[in-house]
Amino acid sequence: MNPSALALRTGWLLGGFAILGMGPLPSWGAEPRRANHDEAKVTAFTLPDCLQLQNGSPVTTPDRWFGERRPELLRLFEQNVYGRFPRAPRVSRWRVTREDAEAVGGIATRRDVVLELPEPGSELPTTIALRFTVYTPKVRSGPVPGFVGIHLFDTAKAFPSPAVARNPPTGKISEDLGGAVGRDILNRGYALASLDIQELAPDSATNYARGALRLLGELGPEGRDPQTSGALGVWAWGLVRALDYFSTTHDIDPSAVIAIGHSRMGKAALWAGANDARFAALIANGSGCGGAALSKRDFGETVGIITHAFPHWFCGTFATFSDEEERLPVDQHQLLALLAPRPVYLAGAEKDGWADPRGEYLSAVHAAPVFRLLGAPGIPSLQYPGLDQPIGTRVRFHLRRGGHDLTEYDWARFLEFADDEVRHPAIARRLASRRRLDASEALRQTDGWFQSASASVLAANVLSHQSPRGSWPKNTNTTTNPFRGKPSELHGTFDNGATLEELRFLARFQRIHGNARFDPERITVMEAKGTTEGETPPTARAGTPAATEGQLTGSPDARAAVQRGLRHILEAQYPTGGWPQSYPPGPGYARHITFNDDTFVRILDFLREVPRTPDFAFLGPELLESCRVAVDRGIDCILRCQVRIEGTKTVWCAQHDSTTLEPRPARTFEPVSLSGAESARVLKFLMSLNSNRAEIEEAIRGGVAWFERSSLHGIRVVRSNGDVSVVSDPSAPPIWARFYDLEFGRPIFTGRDGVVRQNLAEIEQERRTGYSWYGTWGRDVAEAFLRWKRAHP
Ligand code: GTR
Repeated sequence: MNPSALALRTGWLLGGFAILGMGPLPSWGAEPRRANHDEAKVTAFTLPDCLQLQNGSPVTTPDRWFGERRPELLRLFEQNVYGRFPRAPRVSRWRVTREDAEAVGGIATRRDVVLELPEPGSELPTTIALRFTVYTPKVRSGPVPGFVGIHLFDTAKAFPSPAVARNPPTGKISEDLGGAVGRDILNRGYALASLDIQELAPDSATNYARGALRLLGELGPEGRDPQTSGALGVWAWGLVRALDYFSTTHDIDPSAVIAIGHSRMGKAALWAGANDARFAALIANGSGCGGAALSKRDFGETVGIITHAFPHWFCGTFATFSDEEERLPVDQHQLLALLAPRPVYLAGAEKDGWADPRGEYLSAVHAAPVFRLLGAPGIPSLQYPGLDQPIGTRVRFHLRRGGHDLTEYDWARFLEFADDEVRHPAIARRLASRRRLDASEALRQTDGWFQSASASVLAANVLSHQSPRGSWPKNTNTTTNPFRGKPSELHGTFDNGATLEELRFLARFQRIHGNARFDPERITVMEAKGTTEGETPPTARAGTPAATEGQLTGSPDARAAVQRGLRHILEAQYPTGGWPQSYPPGPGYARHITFNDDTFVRILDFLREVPRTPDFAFLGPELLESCRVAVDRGIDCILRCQVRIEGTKTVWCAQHDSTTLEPRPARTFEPVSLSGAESARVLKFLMSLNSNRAEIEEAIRGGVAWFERSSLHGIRVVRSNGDVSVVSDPSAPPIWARFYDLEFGRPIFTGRDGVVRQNLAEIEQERRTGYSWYGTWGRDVAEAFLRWKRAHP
């Protein structure tokens, strides 16, 4: 086709002049053929292969896909469909123009944000290129996942009512779903952001390039050229910039942002996802022609019709395929392939033949080989689903009753999808990224999270790390990976919360799942004997056969693991009532009753919690009663360990002898002493019992008095240049030493040579800086005591 014929056909040249206000209004060429709505009249078509390079060679590895085919396809889409994706701005500025910390009845924070860019030739970002509003839920246990889309709700309203614009040529919202959906999204822990396109690229053939495209210098002197980005590309660019902004905040998890769009904005969302792999998932609702629907399949809107009506959405070249779709070197299944292996949801509606839902589904089917190559399940390709019957896992599709809308039904399905594929895995990733399992963070998650496949993976990993005796190792995040070594290499401990945290996590897990069994190889939850359909959540059921009873190493079971762990703790208690650091005790200092690093108190806190927490109820009355008895014996042990000096009660040493209960040393720098750190935790534990027992009250008063006597005044601990020193400062608040000698009650400091000294400066720098020698422990004790005294006058 010669250039003038191309210009006539597409109007891009005239349109380009019009954009700059230099020429006549565009003329859009010949009328395209009419849309076919009869499935029987769909003619045969051939789709280009996702996994074959343009030169014919096959793509059989992920490396080749990412290294060669993917970039090639991205370029083909730029050249033939959407135009060059606009570049990231060199100079830009974010500005929050309004913030409301009490939005949506107090459940969310609302921020109105603008992105400013310099005018061409200037370096000062003064012109607004993009405007969006983001609502972030206030109740959250970490950075939240979020949805971002264009015109998802009316930002002029004080409330995010996810909305549907049936026919929004100006991008204005014509109808909304009321507040329920928006509230639901926020309550389920998602941020929700909507972009306005007025400044970015208004939906108008004559004006769309006046915004970001002009500011970015993407237009030549003649205005638009055949490869200049169309409006869809600029909108997609806006979504990418919003993602940039989320990465600068602390409340949204940038690795869990889902781009979502309806209709034309669904097309933009898909193109954004293709250009920026940071989007965690993509949702395109009724995206149709130029979105998820195949162009070469002659059903509904055609390339000719869409480029005739909306010449500014695509690059000029796309219109040259008007009524000649078979010449297109790409088709939209390859756009979906560019999203792989990320989760993708496509949704269509029964009465929306214009968007060709069947063509969208087929697009996903033909993209599936790429998902599979990258190790992800593609869409099931057996048959086109019935009405309101979503299919797929990582890639999903549904055909809803009704027409071209984004409805409550759609949002409900999208939220399920977002939970399964983005939110739950993000929570699991966060838990697994810690130094060790933090059950308190895990227990803050919803039952829905515990039911998720991601939680099952964590639980299976935790189970694999349980030692044959029932304990777990320390300083390792037992959720991150399965343990693949020999079970005999697993050395469990109670130090640093190990074992206790795993038990809390597994106890909640089994309560939600029933008696879940795991095959460590497959990491799927299996149905246990006697579990009824309803009890095992479908997401966790993987069709693996139920394991037989007693096969604990091959397929550990969460309940047995909790039982074993708890029995282990009970068995580890000395007849005197204390616990060693790990069990069996062994010959070293770890055999002593260990107050060090709060081990003893942590175990008692845990055992007190067990009979009161529904997660452990399955253990049965006998075992729960054993926990209560163990706690009472532990308390008695604590009372008997409290060091008396000349008849006066003081505090505790970090270790005590398991038989005589006398203070004991541990490592060379931990001599027999009274501990300011550990004793504070012991006293707070005793106060938390809220007991009127005279012995307990005396122990508390004795300990508190010791802390009062032992406070150090007029000194301050200074950390600088990688060292720690004590300087005099008459105005400094009181502090306490980690250790005091038993004889004179003076602070003591010991290096690796084991020689007890009076000054911190006298021990070597490595120990001086590598241990907590001073702290404000007594202040916590005094505060807790004030509260306790009110209840015990
Ligand atoms: C229609 C257009 C569709 C779709 C829709 C919309 O007029 O033909 O491709 O994008 O607008 O955005 O609602």
